[in-house]
Amino acid sequence: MQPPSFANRFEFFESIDSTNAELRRRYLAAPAEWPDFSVIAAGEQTAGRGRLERGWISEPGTSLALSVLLRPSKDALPWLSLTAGLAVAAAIRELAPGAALSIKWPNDVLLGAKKLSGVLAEIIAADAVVLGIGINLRPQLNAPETATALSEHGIELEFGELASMLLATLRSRYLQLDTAAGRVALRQELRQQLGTLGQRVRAELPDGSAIEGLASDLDDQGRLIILSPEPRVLAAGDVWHLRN
Ligand code: BT5
Repeated sequence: MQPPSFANRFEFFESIDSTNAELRRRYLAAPAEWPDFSVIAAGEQTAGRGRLERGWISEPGTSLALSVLLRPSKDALPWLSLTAGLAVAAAIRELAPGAALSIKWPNDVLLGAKKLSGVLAEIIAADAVVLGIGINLRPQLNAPETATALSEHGIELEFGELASMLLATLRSRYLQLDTAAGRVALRQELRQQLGTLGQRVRAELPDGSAIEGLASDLDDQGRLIILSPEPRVLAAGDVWHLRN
C-alpha cells in the first residue's frame, strides 16, 4: 500500500506476529533509524497483543493494526492511550459521519455498546513509546462476543484510507499534548466523548482488588475518578459499565 504522508517512516507487512512487538524489536536494534512517528502496520497479526498479556485478534483482511513510535514528554505520557482513542473516533467520523462511537476508559473505542478498537501503549526505552492501535473493519471468526466491526454497522472502509486518516488525526492530537493548553483542550474533548463518565462502573485494579461506584470525572492526568461513594482515583485497570 502507499505510505501515508503522515508517517515519517512506514513499513507494511501482510502478516506479522504483532506490530507492537516488531516496532519494539526494530527500534531497539537501531534507534536512530526510527524517527518520531514511524509506523509499522500489518494486514494480519498472528500474535496480536492486548494489555496484561491478553490477546488481540486481527485475522487477514479484517482489521487495521498499526503501531506508532513516539517520544512523548513526561506530561504527555499519561494521555497517550486516551488520545489515541480520540484520534480513532475522529478518523472514523471524518470518513463515516454519524457513527455511534464513544470512548471507554482507559483504552477502548466502542461502536454502539461493543468494542471496535483497542489501544496498547508500551514504554520500550527511557524516551520511547510504542502506541499500538487495532480497529475492526469486518467481523472476525475468533473475535469475542463483545467485539464489533465497522461493516456490521454499514460502514465500509478500506485499510489504507482509514490508516491515513488515523495517522493524520493522531498526529494533530499528539502535537496538542506538548502544551498545557493543548492538554486542557484534549481533556475537555475527552470529557465529552468518554462514555464511561456518568455510568455506574465496576473497576478492577492492577492489584486484583475491585471497586464499584459512579464514574464522575477525568482528572488533569487522565485518571478516572470514581465515587464509591468517597472519591477514588484510578490510574490503570479495567472498567465495566454496569447496568442500573
Ligand atoms: C486492548 O487490550 O484492547 C489493546 C489492543 C491493542 C491492539 C493493537 S493492534 C496493533 C498493535 N499490535 C499489537 O500486538 N497490539 C496492538 P485489552 O484492553 O487488554 O483488551 C483485550 C481484550 O479485548 C481481549 O482479552 C478480548 O476479550 C478482546 N478482544 C480481542 N480481540 C478483539 C478484537 N479484534 N476486537 C474487540 N475485542 C477484542
